[in-house]
This record gives sequence, C-alpha cells and structure tokens, in this order.
Amino acid sequence: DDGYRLWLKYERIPNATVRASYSKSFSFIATSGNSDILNNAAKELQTGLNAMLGRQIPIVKTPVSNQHGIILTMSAIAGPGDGYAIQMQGANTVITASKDAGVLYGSFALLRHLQQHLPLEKAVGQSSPKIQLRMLNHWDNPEGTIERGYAGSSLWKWYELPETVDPRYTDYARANASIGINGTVVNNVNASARFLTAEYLPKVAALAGVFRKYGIKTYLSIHFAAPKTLGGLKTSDPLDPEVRKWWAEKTKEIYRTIPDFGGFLVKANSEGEPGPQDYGRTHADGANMLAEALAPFNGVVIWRAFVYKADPAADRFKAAYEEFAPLDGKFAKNVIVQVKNGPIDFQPREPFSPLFGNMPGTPLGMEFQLTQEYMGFATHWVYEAPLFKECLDADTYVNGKGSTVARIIDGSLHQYPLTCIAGVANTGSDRNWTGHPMAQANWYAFGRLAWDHTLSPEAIAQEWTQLTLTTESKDVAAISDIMLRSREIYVNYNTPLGLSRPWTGSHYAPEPWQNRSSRPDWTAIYYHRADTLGLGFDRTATGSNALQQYRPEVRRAWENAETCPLPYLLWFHHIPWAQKLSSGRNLWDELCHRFYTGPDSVLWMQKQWAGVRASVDPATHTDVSGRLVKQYNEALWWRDAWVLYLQTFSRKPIPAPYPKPGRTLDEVKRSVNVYLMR
Ligand code: BDP
Repeated sequence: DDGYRLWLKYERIPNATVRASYSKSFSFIATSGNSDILNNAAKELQTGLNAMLGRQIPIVKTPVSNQHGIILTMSAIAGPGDGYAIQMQGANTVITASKDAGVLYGSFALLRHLQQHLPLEKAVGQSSPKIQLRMLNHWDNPEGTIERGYAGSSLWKWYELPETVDPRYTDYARANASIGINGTVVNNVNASARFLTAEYLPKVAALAGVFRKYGIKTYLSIHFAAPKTLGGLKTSDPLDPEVRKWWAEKTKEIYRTIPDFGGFLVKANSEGEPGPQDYGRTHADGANMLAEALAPFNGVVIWRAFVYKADPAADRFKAAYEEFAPLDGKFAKNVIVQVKNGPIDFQPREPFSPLFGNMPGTPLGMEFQLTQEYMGFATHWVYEAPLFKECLDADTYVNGKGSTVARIIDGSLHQYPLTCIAGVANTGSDRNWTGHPMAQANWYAFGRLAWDHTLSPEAIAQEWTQLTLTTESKDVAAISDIMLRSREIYVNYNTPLGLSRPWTGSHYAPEPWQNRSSRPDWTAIYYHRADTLGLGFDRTATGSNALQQYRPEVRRAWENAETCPLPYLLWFHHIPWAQKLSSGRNLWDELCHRFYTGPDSVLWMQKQWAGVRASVDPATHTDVSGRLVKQYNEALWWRDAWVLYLQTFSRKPIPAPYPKPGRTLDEVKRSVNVYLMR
C-alpha cells in the first residue's frame, strides 16, 4: 500500500456475514442528482460500496421498488448549515440535508461507519458542524516549494494550470470533504502578489472548479502591498481612496473569475510582511478596507493575529494581545481575526493564547498547525489531536467557569456571526500526501475536530486507525495507544516542563544554546533563560507579567510556582535548580527524568509497532519502523543536547539510574551544525 488512498481505502469487507448483511441493504443509490455535489456524493457511495461489497451498485434517479437502497434527498428539516441526517425508512437508508454539501457529508459519514463494519442501524442520527468555516491553510509558494512543508513539493502545479488539471486535485477534495473541510487557502501567508494577477487567477479558478464540486471554497493569501507592487500605485495605504479602489476592482476581477471565491487570508506587519502599520494605520483599518471590497460578494477577510515586535525588552508572549485586544469591536462584519492556538508559535505545548475570550466583539478563528514544523517534521510520529483538544478544552473563565476556547471559537460564548478554524496543511506531492504515514491522522483529526470539537482524541485515533491501517481490534487498541502517548513522548525529549522554542535555524535539530540572531526573540536563550540560579521565563508580576492577560482564575492556576501544573511551569516561572517540585524531585532531577524517559518511550513505541506487524500493510509497517529508529536516535540527540547544555548551568550530576550521555556537548553541537549548514 502506498498510502495514497488515505482513510478512503474501502477495502473489501473480509467477514462474509457482514458483507451479506450490508449487501441486502444496498442494491441501489438513488439521487435526483441535480448538482455536482449530489452527483459526487452518489459516486463516492458507489465507489466505496462496490469495493467493500465486491459488487456493482447502480446509481438511479428514483428508488427501486422491492429493493433496499440508499436515498439521497434534500430537505430543510435536516438541521442548519452543513448538517445531515441518516434515517431508516422501511429498509431504505435515507441521507437528508438542507444543502447538497450536507448530503455529501452524510454520505461520507455512512461510508466511515461501514468501513468500521458497524451495524447499519447504528448509523442513524443527525450531525451538524459546530464551526462554519473549516479550512486548510496551505503555505505553498508559486514556484512549488512549501514553507514548512515536509512531504514533497506543492500539490498545485502552477506551471501546468489551468490547461492541465491533475486528477490528484479531485482526490485532495474528496479527502477534505470526507472530514467536513469546506475551505482552502491555496497559497502561503508570506504571500506572493503573483496570485492576484490576470495570469494566475485562471489557474486558481481551475483549482476552485475542482474543489467546488466537493463543497470546498477557495481562498487566497494576499500581499498587502499589492496596490504598489502590482498596481503601480505610489502607496498601499488602506485609507487612500486610490488604494481602496484598486482592491475593489481587483476583488471584482477575482469574483468574475471565481464566482464563489471565499475571501482573503492576510499576514500583515508580521515578520517583515507589509501591512497597514507601514502607513500609521491599524490592523482594523487594513482589514476593513479589504472587507469593504469583499462585502458585495459575501467574501470574508481572515486577518491573522500572529504579530510581534523586535523589541528586546518586550515579552513576545504578550504581543498579539497588546496589539489586537484594543481593536475589539473595530473590525467590519465580514472580518475574522485568526489566532494561533498559543501565544508564541505552534510549540509542542503552549498555554492557550490569551486573546481567546478577550475579543467578544470580534469573531476569533483558531489556527492550528498540522505540518510538524516544531514536532519533528515528517520523521517523528506525533499525533496532534491531544494538543488541539488541550487548547479547545482550556477554560478561559471569561464568562465564568466553562468558558472554553472551543466555545469561543464555535461562537456560542460571544454569539459570533462568523466562526472559523484553520489547520496549516501537512500535505505535499509525496505519494502518501504527508511524508510520515502516521501524519495523515493529523489531517484527519483536524477535520473531525473542526466538525465536532467534543470528539475525543481516543475516538478519532481508533476511527482513523480502522479506516487506514487495520480493523483487528487488539491492534487498533495498540496503535491508538501509541498515537495517544506520542505527543507527550515528544514533549518529554524536546521541551518538557514548559520549555519552548529551543531553535534558531532548522526548527528540527536541538539548539538550546543559540544566543545569536538578528533579533533577540529569535534566539533560544530568550525563551528558556537558563542561568546558574535556575531555568524558565518569569511571566508573573515579578517578571513580564504576561499572566495579567488572563482572567484571575487562570492566573491563579499558573502564577504560583508551588501549584502551577508541571507541563506549564517554565512557561511562567524561573525555577531554582534545586527547588523541589510537586513530583517530589527537584527541578534538575525532574528535567533529567523527562529527557531520559522520552527516548525510552520511543523504544516502547517501536515495540508496540512491532507487535502489530501481522495486521498492517507491510510497506507501511516497514516505513514507520524505519522512522521510529530514526526518531529514537534523534530523541537521544535532543536528550544529550539539553542535559549537557543545562548541566553547564546547574552543575549537577545526571541522577541515578540514568547513564551519562556518551558524547560531549561539543560533539553534539558539531552534529547539530551539520543541520544548519547552507
Ligand atoms: C512560523 C514559521 C514561519 C511562518 C510563520 C507564520 O516559522 O515560516 O511564516 O510562522 O505563521 O512558525 O506566519
């Protein structure tokens, strides 16, 4: 198996009894089929059922009497938005929705159910997504590279488009639709203005033409200075009438080419990108100018809150809140402010961003990163659902207990008229889409949680494993177990106890010693603040006081070093090396314990994985086994880098029973430098 089919494998059902019982129920697929989306729903059911049952099931216009089949219908009673209902009427299975996309989602839900060989009656029920815009953000560049992409090059073949439309675009759309994703931003937030040109819009339109048939809208990241760079204007000032006119005209042109275009994603005044502040204007001024251009077409502006200034005295943690919270209520109706889950940048563990809850008058969208920029690229096995869920379930206390991040994002807490969740895509041109075969689960889990954030990481892991790897129940349990522990295992050898960002260059190899960069918050020492006294970033009132940005209940949970949960400890406190922690160990011993437990746990992953060999496809099994060997070696690398480096401050021995690293700090640094070479 080359992994291309993702979770849409539709393997023949091995158990003859199950096959026979399904076969009785599925003699036809009936649809009045008056839209591309309905036709694709019927086609997908046909493809799936034919393969799983080993027979040919016809698509018909009206139900066949004396036979049992699937009926696809549209009706307003089936719940709001993209929701669907699956019912039994007599012996027919009826999938109803008020929109054709809902019928498509219901069809995929039924297929998911059958792929797990569950009794048909149990498929009955209703489901509606909790969030309106469920999107992938591709950080893909026009020349085919992907910013922070580890699975080959871009899926989009810009030089061939629009004349040649790769069939893979359809499979991409199927995969997304199967998990309810309904929007995609096709280009990098560090955006090239090229995509807005008359040469490139038809290429984008060709992609949109494929995606539309699966209920997916297409969006573009824009370059804020395009009026100057493309339009030849003297300025890109958002309050300049000529600039506003330019965007209005450009937007009209886009909608002429792509009538259902979704809108713009914007990274502005962030990491060197242009923006309204270049002209003394605010983020709201910039967003509202674009909102005005998009409003006649019901398009939206998704404006990112990922900003921080190169100020050596500032705490980067506080930056997004400081810039955006004062702008609450100043954004136009069709603007969403998209916030990364944590205040810094997609670290293996971060506290939730303090912006969540603090902009009741502005729809806030969530940005998660599926691509493993800070989690071992496509080499390390990290199942991200526990990370997503930890953030979604975090309680902000803004309207009292139970004011979770999920309830902010889904709009229920502040009655947001627009709701949005985005995942920075981990897909690329690799045959298996995501490089590491197990990283497919992160794409899958993102979609499932975007639809329903109450699902558990366990349930999603089991479901994905059954669809993708095996239905053998003891092996499903063993694989899910690896998945559920994998993120904590990575945290243990990478950034335990609330350490963060031990990188400057590659975002892959350990560099906790990095103290030189063009700006202080691009060094590693800025984040961990190791010295002879201790370790960690004091963000309490005696330090940067970033904790002030949270509600008192949250602050109280984190501000006392004695009671702060260990996973967040060094995010908020500078702790003396010898200080005893709630675990009973002192800081140094606890760190060593985690750095040593990490690689040992990777050995456990290897053992568990070896145990499922019999029921997993051999090519996939071998591929993952190889990656786990690499992951172990690199976990040791991380361990040695950290403990040897931190030991220069703590001046304490490695506690028993752990062995001393078999190499020196200089040796580790030399091997890391290889990864930083040009
Ligand atoms: C950082 C990435 C950088 C992105 C940036 C962003 O290192 O490549 O451009 O985030 O989100 O994590 O804009």
